[in-house]
Amino acid sequence: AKQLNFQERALLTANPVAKKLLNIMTQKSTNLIFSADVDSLDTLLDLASIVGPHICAIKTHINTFAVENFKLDLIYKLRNVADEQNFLILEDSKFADIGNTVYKQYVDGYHICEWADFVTAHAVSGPGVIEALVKGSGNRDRACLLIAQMSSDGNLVSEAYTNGVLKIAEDHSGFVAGFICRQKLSSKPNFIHITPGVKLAAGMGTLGQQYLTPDEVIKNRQSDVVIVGSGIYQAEDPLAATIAYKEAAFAAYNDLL
Ligand code: UP6
Repeated sequence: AKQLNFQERALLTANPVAKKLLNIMTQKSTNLIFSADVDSLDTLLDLASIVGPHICAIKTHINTFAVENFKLDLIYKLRNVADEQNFLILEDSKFADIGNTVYKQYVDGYHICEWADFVTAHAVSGPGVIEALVKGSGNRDRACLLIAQMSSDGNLVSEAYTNGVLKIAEDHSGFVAGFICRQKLSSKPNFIHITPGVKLAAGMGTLGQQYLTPDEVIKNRQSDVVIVGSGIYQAEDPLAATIAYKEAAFAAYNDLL
């Protein structure tokens, strides 16, 4: 069956970040997000400059950097690289608390609302988490991805829970750009499906992580975007690995059109 392409879907989405992401994927021919789970912001910046031309977004975990030599100004340098090289910043905060706490985590803590285009959130506490992110975003172009499914072995997400997340997303479709998921969940063209737990060789990773191939994720499960972390930053040649993942994921997307 013929699917709408990213460019056509960009016209059907009201969220500015979803629109930007769909347009970047079209312009740069990449549906790859690099999960930069490295030890320092310096290393992250170096890698971002190298792989930047081949990714549509970089994913960060800002609270994983050791506080002893942490400098938040480096994340603003990443912001500049992202703007220069035309990719977005996804902060994988996985917010899960009540609205008031999430507001402080988003606005105060690491000033995430200032530098991240979009963030991830669990919907387990209900729609208040989205309302907090909307309030914290002010008039900036921002969005969130709701975690509808997880890649880790033994996770507690049920089908009923996933359906509940979809319902919350539909009720807040102005701010929810899509889902972190294992497969396509919604036929609404505005929602972008984004899948972590991806490696060129499928199988079990460390500490319960489960990997699928880009082909399986995009072609068979009809997700839109793959997130790759260790497959890139642990590779002998991260640039070559980035290009390999980009080409595999984009070829799979093209096969569906
Ligand atoms: N992530 C998952 N699975 C999920 C949600 N998020 O792996 O269900 C995140 C992890 C990590 C990245 O927190 O940052 O995606 C995957 O990295 P990897 O490719 O090195 O396994």
